Amino acid sequence: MKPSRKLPAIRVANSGVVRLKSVPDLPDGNLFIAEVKREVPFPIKRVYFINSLANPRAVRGRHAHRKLEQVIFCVSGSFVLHLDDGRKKQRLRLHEPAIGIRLGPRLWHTMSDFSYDCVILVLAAERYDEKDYIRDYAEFRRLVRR
Ligand code: T46
Repeated sequence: MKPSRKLPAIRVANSGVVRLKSVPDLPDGNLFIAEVKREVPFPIKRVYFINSLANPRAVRGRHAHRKLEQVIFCVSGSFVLHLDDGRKKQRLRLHEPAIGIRLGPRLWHTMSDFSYDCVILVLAAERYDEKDYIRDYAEFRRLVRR
């Protein structure tokens, strides 16, 4: 199957679409490329991925970051990404490996409805820092409404 080029329209603040360069090479696979300053708008200091999401009730995220910039991809399967900038909310189903969504600062994000084969890949601009997390929704609302 040829990768789709349709981009979701993003309505929440501090987000956007990042499209990877893709080199379709079937029947020998597809290649996806993320280069800093080309596809990825920040220097990458951390990469992590999440797998084994077969639990149909699994929910991840449920937080925002104070300063961190990230881009999230669904490199296998699908999941639903819920975004909330404190004013607007948006729900996106990610299922195309080449299409990433920017998770900028002060954007509450939750991931759910994972397919059994879902693998999430995240590129982050900083190393892990728990102090950068806002895990309390009431605190997040106070911060964005200031
Ligand atoms: C995010 C979404 C998209 C680390 O020690 N180092 C790391 O780099 C990460 C990402 C996590 N952890 C520890 C911290 C927690 O004790 O792993 C545990 C689970 O982390 P968290 O609850 O933040 O995982 P998710 O899947 O809810 O969120 C992750 C990222 O943490 C987060 O930054 O934006 O994916």
